[in-house]
Amino acid sequence: MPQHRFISCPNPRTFWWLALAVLPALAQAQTPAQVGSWSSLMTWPISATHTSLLPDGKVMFIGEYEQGALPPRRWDPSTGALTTFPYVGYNIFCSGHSFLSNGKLFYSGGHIAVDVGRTNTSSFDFNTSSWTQGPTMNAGRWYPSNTTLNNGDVVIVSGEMNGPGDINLIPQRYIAATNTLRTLTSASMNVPFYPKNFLAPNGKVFYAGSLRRSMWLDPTGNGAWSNGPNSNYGTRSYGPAVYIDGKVYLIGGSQPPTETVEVLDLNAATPTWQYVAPMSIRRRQHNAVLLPDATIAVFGGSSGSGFNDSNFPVNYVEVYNPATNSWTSMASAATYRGYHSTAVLLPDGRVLSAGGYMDTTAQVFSPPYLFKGARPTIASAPTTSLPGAQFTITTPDAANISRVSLIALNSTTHTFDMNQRFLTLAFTRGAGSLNVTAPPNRNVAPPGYYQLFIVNNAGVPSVGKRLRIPPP
Ligand SMILES: [Cu+2]
Repeated sequence: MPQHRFISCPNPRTFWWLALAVLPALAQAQTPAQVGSWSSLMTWPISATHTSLLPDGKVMFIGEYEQGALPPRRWDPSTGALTTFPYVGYNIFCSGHSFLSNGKLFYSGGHIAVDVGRTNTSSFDFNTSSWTQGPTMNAGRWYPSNTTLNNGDVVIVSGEMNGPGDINLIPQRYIAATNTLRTLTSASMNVPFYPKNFLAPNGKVFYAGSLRRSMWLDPTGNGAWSNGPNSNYGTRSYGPAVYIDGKVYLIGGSQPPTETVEVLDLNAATPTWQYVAPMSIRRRQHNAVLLPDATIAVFGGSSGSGFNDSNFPVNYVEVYNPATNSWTSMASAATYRGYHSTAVLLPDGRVLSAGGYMDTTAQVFSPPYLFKGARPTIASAPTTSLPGAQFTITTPDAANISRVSLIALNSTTHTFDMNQRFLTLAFTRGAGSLNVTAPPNRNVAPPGYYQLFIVNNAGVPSVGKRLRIPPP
């Protein structure tokens, strides 16, 4: 009977409608213009566990554990060439690092054993590929954070001395001009390792986690801490924090992990943490990278409950747009990126995602904006600008430019980029040029090297151009 056949078999008309509705959507969602695309997987000699974009556009990375006592590697994103830098002379794994105003990369601490830190400091000069030993710290630091201040000095906070939980309580300020340290003797505080610290618009250092409580460190004189607001979720171990235009975002982390995201506006009269749209999935041990179009791209991590739970890898990228408070899921990486993985923005707008525990591979993500038509070009731009100054970018694409972005050079490890900063620059359009206003002061833009991007109406960025904010 025809009716009986109709019930026992799929209705061909329904099936056809489903196919019409679903298949084109699926096919569309797979295009690089929607989800980006990944390069093939590269295998490197060491894990990219401490990874920095140098002012010359090359990537410097240092490996985990005993690899920290091997020469750092240099990767050229434009040619793929892999070479070695000189060895600093001690195991620099588990150090903190941020850039000085002259482009040297300042490292604090290092690895004697797990939870046992070194007292060394060093600076790496990308111009000469050479190291300079810095002053010896008050005690060892394993997992300290460096934060570059408004005059180009660096404040060093936390790190373990001689065992688990044995925190170096006293922050120290590296005085760049004299290559010496000042110990902030009145700022003793038990701050868990690799604190998520940011130079705030008021010139103080804002501690955003991983503890629930946030705090302020005044790095002048002998130093002083004051209380900030509690976050909503609570402790967020091994989750990134990022800085966009004076707003700090906390993204996932904790154990078991959370998908929640919070934001705090450092410019508010009374800053408080507010939930924003959560990620599509819980993540811990992931990385977050600020893209030229003012979005936040999240890479890797685990949704499982273990410390570095590779049984529950989250390999797809997802991107947060603060303007729309929404997340978009994108293409999946070839492999798990968890504990000891890193990610950095490259000058060409791609993102290097690399390393991990016992993982020496690397892969490069091309965001969707690289598949959305011709890129705007910067014909000329200054190489330096004082804070608050006006400068001119010449570009044949001026009429279609909707954004000018200034992004600090990434220097990242253990889910936290100590040198990251995204700044939206105000501008007006001229004929074939943009008149741009530099960041107002060095609290907003600490001195050093940045990448300058212009972005068109389709969200497509130029290639980044180096711009330096000089020290006072
Ligand atoms: Cu580690």
